[in-house]
Parts: sequence; structure tokens; C-alpha cells
Amino acid sequence: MFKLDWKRLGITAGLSLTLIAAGCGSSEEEGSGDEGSEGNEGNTEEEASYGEQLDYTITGIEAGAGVVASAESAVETYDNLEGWEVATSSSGAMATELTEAVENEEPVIVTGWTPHWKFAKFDLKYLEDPEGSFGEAEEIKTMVRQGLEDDQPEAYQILDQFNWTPADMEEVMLEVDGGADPQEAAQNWIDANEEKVAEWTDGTEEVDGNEIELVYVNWDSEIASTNVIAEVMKAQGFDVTITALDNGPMWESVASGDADGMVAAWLPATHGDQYESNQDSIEDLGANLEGAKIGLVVPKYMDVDSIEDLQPDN
Ligand code: PBE
Repeated sequence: MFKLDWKRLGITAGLSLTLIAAGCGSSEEEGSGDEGSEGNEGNTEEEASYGEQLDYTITGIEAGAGVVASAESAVETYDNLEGWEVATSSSGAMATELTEAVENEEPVIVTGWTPHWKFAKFDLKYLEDPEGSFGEAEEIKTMVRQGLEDDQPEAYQILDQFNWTPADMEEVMLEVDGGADPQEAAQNWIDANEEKVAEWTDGTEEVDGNEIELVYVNWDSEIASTNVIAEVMKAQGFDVTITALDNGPMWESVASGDADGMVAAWLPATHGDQYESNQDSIEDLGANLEGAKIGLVVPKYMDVDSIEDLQPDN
């Protein structure tokens, strides 16, 4: 009895869906016919604007990322971005979308940052940002919990001395993007850069299994830096755990003292809000990398140079 009812219901639902679909189809056809003749009257076959092609969507990354917050504020600030949206997903999904677009020479706008392997792999450019929504030059800083210097002076000193360049970081990122395990890529870089690494451990003594927990976010740049400093510390005798969190929790765990430190603080703009709310309970060990940047990134084949050139949805 029940079965029969369900089947009937199914058939009815199926039928009405078919009817709706058919209805839609015919009205769409009529619609496009009208549009077509209108287009002909206007006598140009104008290419759809990038906004239209992209459905007025900027491809973002994790919702907690600073670059996503900056992109959202750009959408508010620039009048010509009216009707645009920032789609959030993950750094991995953004990279996949960018890769597919480049392979098909299609338009795409992503929330991007430097250092990143994408600039070595593809011909990309930052869109000019006359309103300054994405800040100026950024540096990546090291933050540790209060009390680390007293409890674990050797760890504190190594974290304080950790300092490298965008080119260094990109080497590790490229190897990871090529399929290497992050820990292995970090070790390869360390083996090839012994002198630099010796400066980070200079003046410290080896320890015997002291536990250290470093936190980070699964951004390609931070996967690289965190794995490198973790391997360096392990070689000095530390028992290092690295834990991936969202951006807000990364900052809070160091401020609360649950984690010992992180090398992933993008300042002054990108993580400005997080810094402000945690600065009284965190220790700032200064920059570990200079010359970082965030912004909207597009393939060079796109005929647009400034955020201001994008077309509003109207
Ligand atoms: N990023 C990479 C981060 C900082 C490091 C630019 C994606 C962010 O936007 O918060």
C-alpha cells in the first residue's frame, strides 16, 4: 500500500518536474531570441565583461584569512565593485580554480599573496589597489606566548633568530606544490642552507626532548615556514608538535599560552585585527620575513590592471 503511494507520488513529482523543465526551456529560448535581436540592433557583439563572465565573484580562500577580510572591505570601498562577492573556500580550492582557469585561458580573480609558488608557476599580476584596501608591504612576524623566555630560553632564542627571505620560502613551497611531503621539503631546504640555519641556532645549546607546540594555518606559505622551523628545532633536541588551526584560534592559542608560538603573523594590515585583540597577552619577536604582500591576483592575459577597472553588476 505504502509502496504504491510512494511510487505514485514519485511519478507525479517526476511529471511535474518535467513540465516545469519544459516550461523553463521554452521561455529561455524565447528570452534568448529577444536578447539576440536586441544585441543585433546594438550592432556590436560586445564581449561580456569580466564581471559577467565571473558572475561577479572573487575566488577567496579560508573565511578567517586576512586577505579575505581585505577583499570584502574592497568590495565595500570600491563603488565599481557593487554587486561583487568574495566566495570563501580553502587555499587548496583557490589554487585548483586558478590552475584550471590558466590552463583554459579563462578569466579568474583570486585573493592572492606573496610569497607563493603560483607566481613561479604562472604569469600573474596584482591588480592595482588605489584605495589601499590590501595595505602596503607586509612582513611576517613571529609571536610567542608570555613566559616562554623564562621557561624555555633556547626555544625562545631560536624562534627569535629565525629569519629568511621570500625566495627561501618559495623554494620550500614549490617543492611541496610539486608533491613533496612538507616535512621532507623542509629538511631538503635545511640541508641546502646550513649556514643560514646555523645563524638561527647560534648561541643556543641542544636540549633533551623539551616539548614545543607551534601553531599555524594551512596556507602554503605557513606550511613551509612552520615545517622548516620545526625541523630545525627537532635537530636541536626539541620534541616539536605543529598544529594547524584557523587564523583566529591560531592567535588566541598563543595569547592564552596553550601553544608556545607561531611564525605566521602577517602585519601590519593582514592580521591587524588579530594583533590588536591579542597584543597585550602575546610577545612579538619581530619579522621573520620581509617583502610579503596580499592583494587581488589575476593572470597576465587578462586585460585589466586595477581594481577600479572592474565593472559593477548593474
Ligand atoms: N594569507 C597567507 C594569510 C596570511 C598568510 C595571505 C593567506 C591571510 O590572508 O590571513
